[in-house]
Amino acid sequence: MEFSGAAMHQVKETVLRKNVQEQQEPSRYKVLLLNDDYTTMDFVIMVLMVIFHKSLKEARQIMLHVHRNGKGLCGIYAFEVAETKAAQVSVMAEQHKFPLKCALEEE
Ligand code: TYC
Repeated sequence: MEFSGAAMHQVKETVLRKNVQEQQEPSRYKVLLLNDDYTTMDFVIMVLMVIFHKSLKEARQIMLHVHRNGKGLCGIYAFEVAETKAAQVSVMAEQHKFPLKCALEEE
C-alpha cells in the first residue's frame, strides 16, 4: 500500500494536533485517604461527608475500604481543588488531634 506525500502529511498533522490538545488538558488528581491506627471510624466518615460530599452509606464504604486496604479514593479533581481538599482534611484532623492524612496522585 502506498500513500501520497499529501496524505502522510495530513495524518502527521492530525496526530500532532491531537497530542497538543491532550497536553493542554488540565491534569486531574486523585485524592486518596490513608489508613492509620488512631483516627476513629466515625471521624473518617464525617470527613468524607463534609469535605467530599459523600452520603453516609458511601462514606462508610470508603472508610471500611481504607481501613482494610490501607488507602482509598475520595474523589478526582483539578489540582487546586484536590490540594484544597487534602489541606482541609489535615486541618480538621489536627483540630481533633488525629493523624489522618491524604495523598494526591496524578490520574
Ligand atoms: N483504622 C482506623 C481504626 O481502626 C480507622 C480508619 C479508617 C482510620 C480510615 C483512617 O483513613 C482512615 N480506628
